[in-house]
Amino acid sequence: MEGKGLKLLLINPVNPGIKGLVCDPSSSFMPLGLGIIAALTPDHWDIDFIDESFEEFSPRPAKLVGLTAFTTNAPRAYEIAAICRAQGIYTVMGGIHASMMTEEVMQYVDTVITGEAETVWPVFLSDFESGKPRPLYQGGITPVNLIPHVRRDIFKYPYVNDLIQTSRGCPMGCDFCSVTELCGKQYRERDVEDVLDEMEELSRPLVFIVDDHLVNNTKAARERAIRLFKGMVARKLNKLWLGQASMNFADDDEVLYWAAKSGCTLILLGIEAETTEALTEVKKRLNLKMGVDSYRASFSKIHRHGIAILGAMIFGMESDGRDELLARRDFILNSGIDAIQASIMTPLPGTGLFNRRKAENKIVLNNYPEDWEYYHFMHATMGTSKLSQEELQETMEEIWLSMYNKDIIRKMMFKTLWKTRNLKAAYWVYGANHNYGRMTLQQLINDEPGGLTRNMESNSGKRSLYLKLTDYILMILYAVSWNKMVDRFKGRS
Ligand code: B12
Ligand code: SF4
Repeated sequence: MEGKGLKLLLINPVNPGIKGLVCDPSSSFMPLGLGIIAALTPDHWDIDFIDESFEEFSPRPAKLVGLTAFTTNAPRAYEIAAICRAQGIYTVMGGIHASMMTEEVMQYVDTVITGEAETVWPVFLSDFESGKPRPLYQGGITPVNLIPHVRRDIFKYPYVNDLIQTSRGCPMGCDFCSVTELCGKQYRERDVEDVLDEMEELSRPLVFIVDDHLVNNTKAARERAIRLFKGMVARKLNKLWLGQASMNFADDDEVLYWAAKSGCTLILLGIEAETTEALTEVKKRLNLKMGVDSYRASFSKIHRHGIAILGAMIFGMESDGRDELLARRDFILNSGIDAIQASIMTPLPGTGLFNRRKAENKIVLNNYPEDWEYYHFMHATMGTSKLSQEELQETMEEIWLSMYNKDIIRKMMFKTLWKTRNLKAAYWVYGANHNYGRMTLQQLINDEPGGLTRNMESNSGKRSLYLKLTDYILMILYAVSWNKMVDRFKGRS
């Protein structure tokens, strides 16, 4: 095979059933994994990239197609692979689903690459170029110094956020989560100066630091986080960023101070539930250790630094009945959480939860691979000890409607403004709740009189005085806090 002119087409397939998730550039995120694959690919390959969040896949000439997929996107990945294979194009798939359901994926593509790709992608490419690719390569865990800077020129779509990863791994192994299985127990930190160099390559004003544990629970990890945040300030990066952390984020005032100073505006906290019983069930050890009574004080501490809280909550634990679900909703609305990720408990392959519920024959949507399309956390795939799968879904729709309606999310925005005194945090929180609303309520967003508009308001046409009045406040807030900054960057790749 000649070296020059080889075409690699990288594809991020998107489940067509969750278009609510990708209806707006602000809720569509670049697949970092494919940016790493591009960075690992030698120059004699031309790289093209399709993100179905923005553009539906259409066949085009290529020597090799590389697919990534979350579980919910796997059936769509298989459709695309079939089209490519029918045209004689070789297909390779990696990412979380390929790592957890390797044997299944091997039936649909020519080569599967499991785990982290840094060490095996070059080996696969070399085998491919010499005409001897194997059907399976196991990447395992990558030494952290081998992680390259993401190749960002491939991300040609108008994403609003840049994504970056500064560490991998999570020691916690929560029952419902596949991160420990994919990234290992060991917390692996990239060199701070290397991360800062990569941050200087980011072109967008909003940054999502995707680490599962931006501040791990050891002294050394806290010190590293502070060095990173101080470096961001020293290099005048001038970004607003969202990160992910555990409840211990609030433990250290110095961490909070430097996080805020470096642009941290919104922090996703894995809160999951507000009762000891529910946390015990999902083995959320860190929250149990801190105690549910500590939540409010932690939230206030974070708010005092001008940072808003995106609370990741799970509904549909084994012990949940209707009363428990409504109590969780009420806790969220009165707790100080600013933006809400209210997910349905979903048994992801590779987790303890999946293995147990499968063995108990409790998973209702279990016709794989077709049913993977429902594994996006907004569709009940099983029931609880007190609710059937349908009852859980119905209760969640009721809860989402009562949380994400326009009245409530505006009130939440004003509360955030009051608590954080940060206009940008308030507007970001509003946007996040609006996007979550559109995702979860997408089935109610339609032209029926009883439905919702895309703007999350009732289709009846009547608007409350509150909505009319707050329109003006919202417009001013948008103009002073957000508009110029985001518009300046729209469309930049
Ligand atoms: C950032 C992120 C998001 C972003 C999406 C960014 C994007 N477009 O990819 C947002 C916030 C939108 C998101 C949403 C969701 N997410 Co998410 N997310 C993550 C997170 C925290 C980091 C992913 C990341 O960027 N990692 C960094 C890159 C470099 O790693 P990587 O993608 O794994 O790539 C490496 C390898 O996998 C491999 N690889 C990847 N792709 C390919 C392709 C080829 C060809 C090859 C060879 C190799 C390869 O090589 C890469 C380098 O080593 C992970 C947790 C984690 N630690 O992985 C969860 C995670 C991926 N999300 C998860 C879930 C469940 C979701 C949701 C479905 C639900 C939810 N409430 O979060 C939604 C739906 C998203 C959708 N589009 O369908 C699960 C997925 C589990 C599964 N089996 O599907 C994870 C693993 C977390 C968990 N709780 O278990 N998520
Ligand atoms: S939920 Fe968070 S803490 Fe638990 S295993 Fe996943 S990444 Fe780690």
